[in-house]
Amino acid sequence: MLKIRSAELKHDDYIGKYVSIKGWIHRIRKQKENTFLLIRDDRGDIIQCIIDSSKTNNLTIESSIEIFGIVQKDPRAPEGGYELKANEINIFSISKNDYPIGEYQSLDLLLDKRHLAIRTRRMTMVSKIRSSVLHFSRKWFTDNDWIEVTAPIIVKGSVEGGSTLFPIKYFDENAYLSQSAQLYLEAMIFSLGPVWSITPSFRAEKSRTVRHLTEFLHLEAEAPWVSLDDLITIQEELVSYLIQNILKKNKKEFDFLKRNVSELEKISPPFDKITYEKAIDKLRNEGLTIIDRESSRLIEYGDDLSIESERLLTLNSSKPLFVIGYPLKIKPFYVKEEPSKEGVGLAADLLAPNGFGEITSGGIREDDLQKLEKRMVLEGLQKSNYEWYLDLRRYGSVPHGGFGLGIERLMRWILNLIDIKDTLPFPRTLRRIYP
Ligand code: AMO
Repeated sequence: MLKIRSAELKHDDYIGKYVSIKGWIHRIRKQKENTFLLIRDDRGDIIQCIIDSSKTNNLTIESSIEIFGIVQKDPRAPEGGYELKANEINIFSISKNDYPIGEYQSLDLLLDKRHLAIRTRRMTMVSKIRSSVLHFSRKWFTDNDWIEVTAPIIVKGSVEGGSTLFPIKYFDENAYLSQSAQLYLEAMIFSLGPVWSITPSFRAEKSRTVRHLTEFLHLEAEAPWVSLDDLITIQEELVSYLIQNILKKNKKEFDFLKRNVSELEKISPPFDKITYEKAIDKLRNEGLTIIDRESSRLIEYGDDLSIESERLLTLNSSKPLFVIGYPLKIKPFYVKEEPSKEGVGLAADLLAPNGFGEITSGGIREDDLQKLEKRMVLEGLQKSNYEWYLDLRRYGSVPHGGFGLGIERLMRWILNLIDIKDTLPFPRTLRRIYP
């Protein structure tokens, strides 16, 4: 007897074979003589099983079972026209009769009961795509000769500004959860060349938005002797490669989620580009106002690009857009100044199309010790926490740069999801650290 999964047995080769499937009862429809069970296996695939009703008396939704039977073809069977004519059931556990997840729930309940809601087929599909994002990220970097590294999560200082730091008690010292591995990757390029990592980053984001998590998965890359153009090309190639390979591998999942992928199929280098300065002009022409000290005014040069600005810049476009050359004063201390343009940083953010907003941020790092020290003073950073980082500029400093990509931000775009919480099994936000 063959023990297999549902997806595998949906094949003419199995017709007439006696097999067993392990899984959970997804749906039950009892008739007088026969009961129709939809069994969901451990990969979320469904197979219809028909069994004599006398054998299903105590079965409930989500009971875990092994079911034995002969594979047969019937065009009426859901999900592919194959079913199991079953004759025996082994029960692992009878589920309590009040399983809280059904067809219609409030979003809050689905988050409160996330440990169960992740069994929904929708979440299974999303998680499979997430697995592919991670798989193909690793494959792209490995195939292109980048070395994978890891950086510590417990750190002494901020990378992306103090306002989003999560303080932790670390014996008698103050420490924080890492906002970005960047500074540590910068240290590693001196002995490993181009490096990359994928680690959780933490941000104490106090606002509730559909694109901010307090813990997100951060793919980061750093390399010596690269220009801003090189970094842009690397990101164009990486993002296009990820999308094209995921679309191929996860066709079934995209179909299930009813994601129209025709625009994603066209994602390929080069992406669109606009300078920060031109982006501001464009937003001013569109009349974008921002609230400033309780009065509103037109957006102007020097303002950060808000969620609304990013949305407007790509709303009617199906290509990702790089915004290049932000003013230094709205970028962190490590961004290098463009030699020919005072006050302008060698930095670029990548915005996803159709208003999805920023998915990567990166640029060239300040490699001059004095300039870096000055910027740290301006940002009010405590130098003693960064002496190790400044050593990188004292001992053989080199021009270098890198970028960070938010895995959930990328997924939110490619899955066309409104809320970033739907891209991962256990989201962490301002109001949610349970389950
Ligand atoms: P930044 O802070 O822009 O830059 O972060 C890089 C990318 O990480 C993602 N991201 C987030 N995703 C979900 N929830 C959040 N709260 C969140 N914050 C950021 C975004 C963003 O583009 N060290 C620099 C990058 C660099 O220059 O290398 C950094 O961390 O996709």
